[in-house]
Amino acid sequence: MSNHLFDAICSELRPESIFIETLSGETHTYEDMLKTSARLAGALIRLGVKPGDRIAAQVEKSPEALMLYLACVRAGAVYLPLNTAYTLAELAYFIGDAEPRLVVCTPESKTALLPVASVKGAVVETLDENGGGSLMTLAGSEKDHFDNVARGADDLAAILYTSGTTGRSKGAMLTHDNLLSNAATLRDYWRFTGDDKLIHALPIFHTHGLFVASNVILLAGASMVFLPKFDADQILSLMPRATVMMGVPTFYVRLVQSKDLTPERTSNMRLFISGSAPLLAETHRQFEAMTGHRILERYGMTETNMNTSNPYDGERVAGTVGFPLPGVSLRVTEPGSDRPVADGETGMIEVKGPNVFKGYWQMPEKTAAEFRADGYFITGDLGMIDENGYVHIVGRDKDLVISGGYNIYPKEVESEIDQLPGVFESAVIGVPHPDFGEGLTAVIVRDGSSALEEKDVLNALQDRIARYKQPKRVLFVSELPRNTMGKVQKNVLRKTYAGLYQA
Ligand code: MCA
Ligand code: AMP
Repeated sequence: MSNHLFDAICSELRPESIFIETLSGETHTYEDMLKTSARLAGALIRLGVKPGDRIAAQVEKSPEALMLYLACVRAGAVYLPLNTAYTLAELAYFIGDAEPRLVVCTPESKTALLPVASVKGAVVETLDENGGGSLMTLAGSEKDHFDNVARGADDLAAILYTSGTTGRSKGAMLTHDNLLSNAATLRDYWRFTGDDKLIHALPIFHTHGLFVASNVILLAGASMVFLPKFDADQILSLMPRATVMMGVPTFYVRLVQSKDLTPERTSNMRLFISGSAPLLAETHRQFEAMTGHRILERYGMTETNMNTSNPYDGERVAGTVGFPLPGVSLRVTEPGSDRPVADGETGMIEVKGPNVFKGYWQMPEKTAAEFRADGYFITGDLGMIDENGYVHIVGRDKDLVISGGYNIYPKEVESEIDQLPGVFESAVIGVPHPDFGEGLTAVIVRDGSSALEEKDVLNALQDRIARYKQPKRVLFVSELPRNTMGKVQKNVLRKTYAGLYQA
């Protein structure tokens, strides 16, 4: 039966080719991928998964974890990957909102997750980082052939949660064609072939590591080396036998600190791609000076997949995100209206195309509010198109901090801080950070005579929000700067603390 995304993956497939290698030297061919994902899909059906059911997974990075995503696609289910850093409190929200049929977690977190999952009637199975766990045991007794469940272009393949400016996370619904059309475009734009080997050091629970990296590799019939996390030395040692790397800017900031980053070391590499956050023009230049390679920067969002990219052959311009991808329409409008700005002026970036998501899970009003009547999605990013057609991202209209490629909505952190005894009010901002791009910083006004200190706030946040959302510094002030309307002036705070993390 026809399964829009998986059929396309199978069309380029050479069974004997290597799909994934791990650092321990373990290899998984495309034939292994077909068999393991078939067995897992069989196990899902046996667990009662029906087309359209959500399957939430908070698991460590492993080849089997990626096979689980593919098994969901084949079984007609909707994959819901969750950051491994999320706390139990955060998971409770996602499970409550998405109501998955099945939650897959690590063996260590099962006991804590069971009560949270059972409230919504979800089954809990485990998957460990070595490809073991109860789900793999179930899969072991399934056949290595599976009749894919029929799914069309517009059926959901995944839901990825993105935090909201009002604090409540929204589930972005991505269809089979959102994922397929974007990955096929990127494969062609970036010239991926079956001969490519990607260094994959990103997590596989967000768009970048899951869809941009893995789907492009699958559609090209290429291979990748899975690293559990970023490690500059491991990446440098892989470069002589790899061809491409995708990373967030922090990867490049860290790599240029190594004296082993040389033209010889990178001579087998054909492409370095950066995205998820702005790459400093200085890092771009430094990388080129050390290797001769010009990093190719691209721009995307969870809701839209990839929107723009610098060219493969043409000039890759530092500080820009290149051109709209084929099939993607991009315009820059006057804030609050759908009127395009004059050439070269700054405004709101809006996009439209097969890459753009179907809407937020069970939030029709929020979905409607973020689309124009003519179908353009309002990104919340401020940009400008220069005289050569290159898109520049010049800021954000949304109150968002991007730290090491992870998005953090200050409102969510402020809400947690404001509940702490001794806090009168707080403002959370991002200021330049040499490693993470932006360093999350909390500015707090104490309540009355409270003696609250930085360490008290950090301790209190430990179990409430994921580690990467916890402020790198907590500062205390007697009052927050406000404008005449009473709104906190975060721009003033950002200016005041601009040098906080600079050496
Ligand atoms: C780790 N920590 C962080 C971050 N990562 N804090 C703030 N921001 C972060 N991103 C914490 C750790 O828990 C640790 O705390 C301390 O900071 C230092 O950790 P370190 O070992 O240096 O970190 P790491 O494990 O090396 O991770 C840094 C990283 C990683 C490699 C930049 O965060 C990463 O892989 N980021 C990629 C995120 C990503 O894939 N984004 C794509 C989203 P402690 O010492 O106290 O324990 S998709 C997207 O944005 C769109 C669609 C797009 O366009 O791609
Ligand atoms: P997320 O929705 O978590 O995937 O994050 C998407 C956001 O990351 C976008 O709306 C941008 O603000 C930002 N982003 C992604 N790629 C880039 C880039 N190359 N330059 C600047 N910002 C980027």
